[in-house]
Amino acid sequence: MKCDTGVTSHPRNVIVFGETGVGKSSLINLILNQDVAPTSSGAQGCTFQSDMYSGFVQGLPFNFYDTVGLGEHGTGTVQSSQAIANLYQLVKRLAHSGGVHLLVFVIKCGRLTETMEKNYALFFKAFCEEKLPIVVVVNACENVDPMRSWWGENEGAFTAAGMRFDGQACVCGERGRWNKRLQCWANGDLMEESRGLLRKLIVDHCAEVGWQKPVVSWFRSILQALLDFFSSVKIPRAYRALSNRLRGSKSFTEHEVEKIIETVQSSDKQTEQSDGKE
Ligand SMILES: Nc1nc2c(ncn2[C@@H]2O[C@H](COP(=O)(O)OP(=O)(O)OP(=O)(O)O)[C@@H](O)[C@H]2O)c(=O)[nH]1
Ligand SMILES: [Mg+2]
Repeated sequence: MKCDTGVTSHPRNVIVFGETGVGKSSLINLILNQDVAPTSSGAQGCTFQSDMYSGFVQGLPFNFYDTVGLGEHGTGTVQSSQAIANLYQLVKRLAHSGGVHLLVFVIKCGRLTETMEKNYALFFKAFCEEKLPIVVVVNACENVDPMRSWWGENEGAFTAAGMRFDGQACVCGERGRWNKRLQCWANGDLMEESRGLLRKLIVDHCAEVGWQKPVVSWFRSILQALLDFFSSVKIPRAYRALSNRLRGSKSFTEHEVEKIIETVQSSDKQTEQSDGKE
């Protein structure tokens, strides 16, 4: 599913997702060859929290949505209300800008975990209903020689878990230590190679036309999946009934329900205002 150069100049929307700390922001910086996305070794992200970074790849405009997925310890009620609010904002943002063209799932080289399977299900199956290309980027492969051999040795485990990908790249997103004697960064060459692999992967696999659903039904269907992870509550018939349903569930405190509704309402107001300006 190749991007067709020259068909349209609208940016392609790429969702980059994966657990906190796997290197999503480092890889976006590497692709764009600029330090635009802040990286950190300690911060705890929240599900669906996303920042957008724009730039050109092989002459084509892209928007990269740097989006945190579920974490090993991040499925508690403290994070869930914010996750829903974040989700609502992300869906609205995407629906107003041409939908999604590609999913990029970032993992760190290591064993296949249940959290990876959940994130794959949440973003690929629930968020995009398997209607989009998805690629996997295996990061932190600096100690694997050659880097690409990691996928050859581990692909079977992903296939056995029902996870399929349209493409993959094994990369390194960290420059490592400065080598005084050679006057270069330890992973400098690997990073250059990785930049090329990532750029090709994205351009080769992004869809020509973005995929999306109407905001409300899109939000509701993802919310259903998200709530399934946090508890077994069922989605309300209309999202405006969300507050009652959340109150009735045992997963959210009164304060969290208020926070979700406030965010949904203020998000609605912002959209109305920006729609009014257009
Ligand atoms: N060893 C190694 N470390 C890496 C690599 N890529 C990124 N890191 C480091 O991993 C840490 C987390 O990287 P980020 O890019 O901030 O990860 P993230 O997925 O954006 O994290 P959140 O924004 O918190 O979700 C940073 O200290 C990076 O320097 C890599 O290829 N190898
Ligand atoms: Mg980040």
